[in-house]
Amino acid sequence: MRFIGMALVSGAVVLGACGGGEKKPEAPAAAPAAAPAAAPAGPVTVGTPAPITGKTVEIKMIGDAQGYRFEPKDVTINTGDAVKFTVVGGGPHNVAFDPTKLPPDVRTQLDANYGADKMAELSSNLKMNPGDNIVISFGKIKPGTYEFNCTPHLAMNMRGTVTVK
Ligand SMILES: [Cu+2]
Repeated sequence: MRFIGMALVSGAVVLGACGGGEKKPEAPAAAPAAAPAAAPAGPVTVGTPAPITGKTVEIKMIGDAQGYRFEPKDVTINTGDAVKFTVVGGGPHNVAFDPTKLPPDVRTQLDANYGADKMAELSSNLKMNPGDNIVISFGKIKPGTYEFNCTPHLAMNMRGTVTVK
């Protein structure tokens, strides 16, 4: 066993020595290193955004002396409606759903419905200034109650629910 190990090591040294004098052998070495970095995105199924076909309800994102909160924190809408989350103060805020708490089909569709306004799966970009907003379509989202939170203020219990009936 030790001989095999030694053989591999010396082989690597020889290869390294061969490539050391030229720049070309370095390029192929970089490609395999990039592949694993993209791997975590694999399990996420990419859906097609579903447009808003109904009304849009607004939820305010507030941070003040009374604490950090969504107001109202719980809303009930229909499939095809949308929720507009607007910063009032205390930003940055965002709107995030825990992917592991959603049925697989809702997870895929809702993530797609974020459009480009997200920094991760089911997690919107941060919104800093009063008036900044995030509009999320609930097109093609089946009935259910879905919990969301604000990532920066999750520890302060800034959460809410959207119930689709
Ligand atoms: Cu917040």
